[in-house]
Amino acid sequence: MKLAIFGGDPRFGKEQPVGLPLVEEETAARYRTIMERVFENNFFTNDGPMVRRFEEALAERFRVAQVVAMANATLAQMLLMRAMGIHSGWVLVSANTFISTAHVCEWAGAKPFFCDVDPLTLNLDPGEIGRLTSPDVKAVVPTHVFGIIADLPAMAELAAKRGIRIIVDAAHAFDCERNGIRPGGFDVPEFLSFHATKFFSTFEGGAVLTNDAALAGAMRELRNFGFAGIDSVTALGINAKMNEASAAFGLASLPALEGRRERLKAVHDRYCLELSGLPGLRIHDFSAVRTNHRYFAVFVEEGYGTCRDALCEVLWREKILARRYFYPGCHRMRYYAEKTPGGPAPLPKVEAALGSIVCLPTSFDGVDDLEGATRVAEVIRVVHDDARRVNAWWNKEANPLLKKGPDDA
Ligand code: T4K
Repeated sequence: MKLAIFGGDPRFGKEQPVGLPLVEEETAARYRTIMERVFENNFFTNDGPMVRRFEEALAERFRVAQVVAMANATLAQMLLMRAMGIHSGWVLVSANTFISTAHVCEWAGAKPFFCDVDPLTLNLDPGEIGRLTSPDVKAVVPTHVFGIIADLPAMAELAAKRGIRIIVDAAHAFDCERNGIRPGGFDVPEFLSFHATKFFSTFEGGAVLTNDAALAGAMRELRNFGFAGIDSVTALGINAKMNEASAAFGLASLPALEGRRERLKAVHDRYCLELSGLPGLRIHDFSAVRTNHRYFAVFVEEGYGTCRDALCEVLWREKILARRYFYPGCHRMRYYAEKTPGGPAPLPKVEAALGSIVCLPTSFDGVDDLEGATRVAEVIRVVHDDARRVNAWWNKEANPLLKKGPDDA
């Protein structure tokens, strides 16, 4: 095949993003039916019947006592921090997470302290919990990156020694499990994201999972402006409610999830088959966990022949919108880098991973998913085989034209 950078036709007619919403025909049909009931009910938001049904369905699925549906994961984390009294001091977060995990700490009145990762899982390294010795460390917010469940038992032990609370960012981890632990299954509050790009979506949305009824009660009030009754406001709440249309889409999607996971797993397996053994290309290891397979990541390392950014640029020209999640790391995003005296502390493991990572699409628009994965893998192999010419193109034509900065993810 002739690469698009050398004048060939792009490998896809349409752009193929990593975050293409996952919607089966049956899901869309079920959604329309449920929405008819939403219109019949004339109840659109404010803890309506669909939201209640949705919360019950999730509580059963995750085997957790309390599920509180939210407008999105960002607000779920913010209100959890408020409900748990975390509004000052430091909060430990991985530098390898979506920026919201860090931002919420500041919105809550605390400061994020960026931690390095375990290079195998890309999750916050539990050993990092001891790195900041200040007594002002209030909490740690680990993220289950790409659905790989973080080592919560190790973190809980270390956090307990320091009197630090744990809140878990389970945004990626719907239906994921590791050593019998799934979101909500370890006794700390966790929050999920149901953003359009996720394995399970409610357009926008999120939820808190907890076995603590008092915490769940506080969250229900906080998501509704702090109302404790019709004329009674007892807390500084905000509007973080999930609406009925989102809950309806969640309910319509639940029956499709086993099939959805199987389809994504087949894509994962196809990528592994096509890419295994390619020199310098390491496939992120998901073997220790049950994931939902929404994310598939590879690392471009020595021996591949060209650099990660050149590969990404070639992929984009083929209409494959690969992403470098979560490059350059939260600590190097300009907002945080500029306010750190002397610049951000180097975090070698996270920087090595984010300097080489590429996330590939796991579902395709207008193309069969397995055929799509085969075509993406073919481009990656051709770039390796033709690395000398690709490098020449990258050095002379592409790289100088691309605006690069510390926060250009
Ligand atoms: N914690 C973690 C670990 C998270 O990953 C996230 C969200 C959160 C917390 C916060 O959750 P929420 O508050 O959002 O519930 C996207 C999402 O916007 C973001 O929600 C998500 N993480 C993150 C991993 O991915 P971007 O900046 O990559 O979005 P964007 O607009 O570039 O979309 C990605 C690709 O998907 C694009 O190529 C376009 C495509 N796309 C996107 C949407 C929304 C579609 O094809 N259709 C769509 O509807 O952040």
